Amino acid sequence: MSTIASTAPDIEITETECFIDGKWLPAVSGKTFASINPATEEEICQVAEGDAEDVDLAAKAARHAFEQGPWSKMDARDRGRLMYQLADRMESELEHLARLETLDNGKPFSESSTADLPLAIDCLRYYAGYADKIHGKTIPIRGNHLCYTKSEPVGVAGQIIPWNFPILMAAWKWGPALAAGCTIVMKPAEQTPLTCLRMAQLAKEVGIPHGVINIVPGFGPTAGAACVKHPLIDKIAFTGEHRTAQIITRDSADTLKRLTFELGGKSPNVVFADADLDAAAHGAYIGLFLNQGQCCCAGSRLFVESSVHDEFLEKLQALTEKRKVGDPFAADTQQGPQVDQAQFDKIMSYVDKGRDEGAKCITGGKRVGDKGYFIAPTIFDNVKDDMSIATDEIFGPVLSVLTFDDKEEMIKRANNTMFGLAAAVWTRDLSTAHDYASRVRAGTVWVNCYDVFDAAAPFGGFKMSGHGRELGEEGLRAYTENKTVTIAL
Ligand code: TXE
Repeated sequence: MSTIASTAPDIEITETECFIDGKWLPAVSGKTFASINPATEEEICQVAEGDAEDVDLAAKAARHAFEQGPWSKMDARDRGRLMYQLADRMESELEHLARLETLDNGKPFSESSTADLPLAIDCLRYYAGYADKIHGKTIPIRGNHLCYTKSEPVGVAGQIIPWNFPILMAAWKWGPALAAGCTIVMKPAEQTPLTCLRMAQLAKEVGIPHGVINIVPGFGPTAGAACVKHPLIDKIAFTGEHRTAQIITRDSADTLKRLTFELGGKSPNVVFADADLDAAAHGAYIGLFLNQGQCCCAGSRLFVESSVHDEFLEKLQALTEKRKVGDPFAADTQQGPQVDQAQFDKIMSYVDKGRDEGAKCITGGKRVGDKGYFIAPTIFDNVKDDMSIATDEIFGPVLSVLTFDDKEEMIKRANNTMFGLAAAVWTRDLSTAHDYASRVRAGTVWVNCYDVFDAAAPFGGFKMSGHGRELGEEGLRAYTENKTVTIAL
């Protein structure tokens, strides 16, 4: 097997330190860690390895900015204007940010430039417009009183994000926090710190006041845990694995932080025999393979009605076998490498388990090339509900196909998971679609589509897939505290 040559262009990397109170600082310990290009397994650069002391400086800066800095006194509409300016700066630097994202994460440049960046910019604009529209209510209570509520910012938000959509996750977290008037201590994923650091510099250049956004790159059990435990941080917004969320829940007990979690999934994507099978095959293909399969909402349990199984699988397999895996900077690449060695090893171990447990690998199931974390798009057929490839989040390009005959039984099976992030259904029958949408236990349901996202539409999970929602008005409420004021008249 040959090496996949990466044509990564020369990309200037200017931000590699901690960003605290508007300044770029090395970690207090002086330590650094390598950010790796997953397409070549080579080091891109060294990045400051923040730890508890850096988080402490960041939390103090964020607290000061929240309580005494210009941010706390600024008119809400002017906060919104600064957010629009940040979005504009990101748009004028879109190509550079997208290249940096592709270099650090491995996702195809054709996607980072047309999906991740535009969605991140759109999210900031959506919330910029919200900054001066966060209203309370007047409430007719008993007696001669005036009672009203105010929506106040929750305070300092600790934000811990993963590596699968680095810049988009930063925007999903900054947007509502800034609109609400919070200040931020962010810990980006250790695999992909670079675009978030660049965004911080752009925020500084457009005039977002010092201390409002602070970034501490580093590792989860050190820098991440220090955010979770810090008494000056009011809230943690976390996206990542459910096991990490359990640790965060325990670690935050002493300070009783507000917590919002966006976690993993094992989302059921259901194809009925009456569906437009070409559209459904494309939806199943995108719904799983998008972003190298590294999507929390991936449709990783594909339920196909038995009567159309063979016809449907033929279409799906044909699409999958055409998928172009390779250099993420090449214009025709559809799938880049997995993010790192650990994810690569985890996915390959599930491929082995799938075979051992008796599922039939009809395509893929192997590494591509001998350098970089590339995996061939993989489909397992004849999957049974209790196989580990049907129960566990694989977080890679591995699709499990299950069949069903009876709708009632299928809905039970679809819900038979600890997760509840997303679900989809493909059918021409409106009643079937509505019935499934109302009975499936998931935070998002797509009907005859998959992976349709919008900054205005809330996203988050039932059950072990999370707490609270991101995006939309719900996403904003996660950054506000309600205050009730009662005045004797
Ligand atoms: O996640 P972690 P990992 C799932 C996916 C993947 C698995 C493991 O199945 O294979 O999780 O990925 C920080 N206190 N998802 O190990 O550890 C960490 O530094 C505070 C689904 O990368 O949850 C990083 O910034 N923070 C998911 C972030 O948490 C801690 C996206 C996520 O890392 C911490 C990513 C600690 N003790 C993975 N430990 C999704 N929902 O989209 C780690 N972190």
